[in-house]
Amino acid sequence: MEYFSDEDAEYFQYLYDLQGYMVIKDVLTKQQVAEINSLIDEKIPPLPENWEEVAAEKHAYSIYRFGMAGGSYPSGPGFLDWGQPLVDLIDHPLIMDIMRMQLGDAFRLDRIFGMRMQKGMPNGKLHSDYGASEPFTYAERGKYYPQPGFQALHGFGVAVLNLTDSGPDTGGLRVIPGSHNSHFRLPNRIREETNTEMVICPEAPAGSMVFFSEATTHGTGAWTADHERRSLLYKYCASQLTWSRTRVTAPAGATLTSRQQLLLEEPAGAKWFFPSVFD
Ligand SMILES: O=C(O)CCC(=O)C(=O)O
Repeated sequence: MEYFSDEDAEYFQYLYDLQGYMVIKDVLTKQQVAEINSLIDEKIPPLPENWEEVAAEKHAYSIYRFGMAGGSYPSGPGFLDWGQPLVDLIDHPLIMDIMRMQLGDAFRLDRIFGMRMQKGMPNGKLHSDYGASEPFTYAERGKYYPQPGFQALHGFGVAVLNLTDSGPDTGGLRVIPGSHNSHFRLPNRIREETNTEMVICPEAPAGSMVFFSEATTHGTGAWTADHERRSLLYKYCASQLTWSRTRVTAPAGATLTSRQQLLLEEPAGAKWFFPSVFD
């Protein structure tokens, strides 16, 4: 382990496996947070003046996100292009420890984006990308769903770096703890927000990192605070997994360590074609 002692690692591994998400506070110093925020301030595009109409018409995430690359967005460096501190976070020792717990020794950075929210921005839909509730699920409502062996389940994990405070009093990332292990499809009354007692918005002050498995049901909670929400999402997967044909690429002129380069490599089978990130 690079960040945790062995004893801490045992504890946090248990917690992450149990809950499907976890918050680690005080990871970035106030200076780091201020430096990254000022790099973002210089680059972040202004919100459209009519963002309320845009949010009502389209998926709200179209106004929340910035600096996207990979996944549903084009190949490119995304926000990594905005400064070396953002590049250096891709292999932050804490992220490496937690992704190793979830993904094994060979994994890669599949996609990135930032989230910013202003007071009054609405909820995003609760969803999970794997398991009984994934978008193309074969799971029948109310029936136990044994995960077919050909589907991925826990191979996709997210590190959310909080650059402003978020939590139950502000909104921001929401999760259903333990839902990554559910064998039942998300009931409509939760998806449609009629019953949400089991949905939490974890307390995550600026400088903390929140980790979650994409199998955990998650979403965005409406923003109610006067300050802006700012989070950076770095999304990692087991090296052999892939979805879209787009990638996160190294910014021109950036200095990358060999491990950072490896994290941006094309998908390939763990250990056979894609070496351990820890060698
Ligand atoms: O951080 C958030 O608000 C949630 C992001 C999200 O929904 C996702 O990563 O799919």
